[in-house]
Amino acid sequence: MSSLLVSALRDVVGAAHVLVDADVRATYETDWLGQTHGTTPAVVRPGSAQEVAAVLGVCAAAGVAVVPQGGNTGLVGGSVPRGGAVLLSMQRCSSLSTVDTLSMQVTAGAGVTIEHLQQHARAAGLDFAVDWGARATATVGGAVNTNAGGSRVVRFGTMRAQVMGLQAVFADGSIVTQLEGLPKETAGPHLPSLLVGSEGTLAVVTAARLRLVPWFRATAAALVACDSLVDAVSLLPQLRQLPNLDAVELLMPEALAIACKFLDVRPPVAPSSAGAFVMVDCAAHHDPTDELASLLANERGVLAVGAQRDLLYRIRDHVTIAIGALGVPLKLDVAVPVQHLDRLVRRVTAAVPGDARLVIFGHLAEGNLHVNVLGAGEAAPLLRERVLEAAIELGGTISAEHGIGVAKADWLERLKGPAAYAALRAIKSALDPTNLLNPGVLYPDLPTRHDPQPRFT
Ligand code: 2HG
Ligand code: ZN
Repeated sequence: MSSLLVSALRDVVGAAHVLVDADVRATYETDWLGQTHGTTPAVVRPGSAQEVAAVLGVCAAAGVAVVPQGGNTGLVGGSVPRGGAVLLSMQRCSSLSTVDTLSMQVTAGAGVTIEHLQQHARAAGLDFAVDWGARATATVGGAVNTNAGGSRVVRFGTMRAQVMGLQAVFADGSIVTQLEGLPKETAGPHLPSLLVGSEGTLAVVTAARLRLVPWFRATAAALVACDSLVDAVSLLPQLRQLPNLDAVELLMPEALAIACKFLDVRPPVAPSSAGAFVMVDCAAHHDPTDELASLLANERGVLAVGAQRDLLYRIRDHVTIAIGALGVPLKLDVAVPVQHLDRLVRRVTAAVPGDARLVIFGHLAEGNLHVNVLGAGEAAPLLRERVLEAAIELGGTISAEHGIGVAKADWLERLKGPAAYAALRAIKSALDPTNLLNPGVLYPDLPTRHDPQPRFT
């Protein structure tokens, strides 16, 4: 990287926050599971929206693209730098406002981790609803950009439903601050909603005004052993009757076995004893154990409260890491209307080569499957094609909560159809005409005027 560019970036954020050392850069250049690798000439760590705006100005003038990154727990390569782009690490934008108990909202910087946000909300007697295994590292900015989901979507919706407002910096350096958090506002289209799920391609999100929910301290969970996936799906109508239903997760036997083995714990139910497992969780202000127990009275499985429930969550939260410990899997995050889940799994299973290992888990209530295949080898591209094709043909999506990133960018037009894709591309071109922000993500056919190598010499 040219010394002129480095010194211009240092002038903006301070020398300590422009990291050029190869060892330090390396941790930002590969995602946490080692799926995507890239290179960046420099990691820049801005501490405010104004600094982000100034960094974008410097990079635009130098002809260098910018890739924003939060906790680097992405699963589709969307925040891994490509082709010499500057890596904009948002971790220093980590301020947290006092919890507003009147509106049940809080303002969080993009770099605040989900776990820290949850702890902050709980200290005020409230909670942040979006939750998943990578909570200790994943950040608010990443969650906004991917419209993250996780295990509590059945009750509280995805990230989009939590975002009351955003602060963001557009490619031209203009800063939009809409952090008032008005629950009712119909003054034209809602810019924050447009940015949720835009994967850093439309603007750099620097802060979010977020909805909080009651903190339900009384919990009870169950691991239900079903004969088949069809039986698991058919449990849903009765589970939805539970007034305090908080999560309905799916663990296929292989996922349960792998996570238990990784954690070195005895599976709560023998994985081989069922065709599919449903993990149900209830959370309330009063003990929900009896209502859960009576609803599941005729089912096989275990009821888990206290430490046993914690163990169920530990197992569920470790599936990704446990698979990662066995190799780098082909990973696809698809969703279909729940009634088609079984058809999807049959098509996926038929496409997996005999010597590969298929691990499926996910979020049952949303028909969201995490398809992980270890050892797919040369069959991986065809398998990927088959799985994504099946999801679309069954009326579903190729990304339920991980995003499109670079991993599925060549599929976005096919998923959306030409008219919707053209509209989205037009919005991108209007807001970021030179494709400065995260080129290659979502719109692979959009040229970037920013060279892989800086022109600032
Ligand atoms: C989860 O639900 C995450 O735990 C990760 O979305 C999914 O590893 C995966 O495929
Ligand atoms: Zn998930």
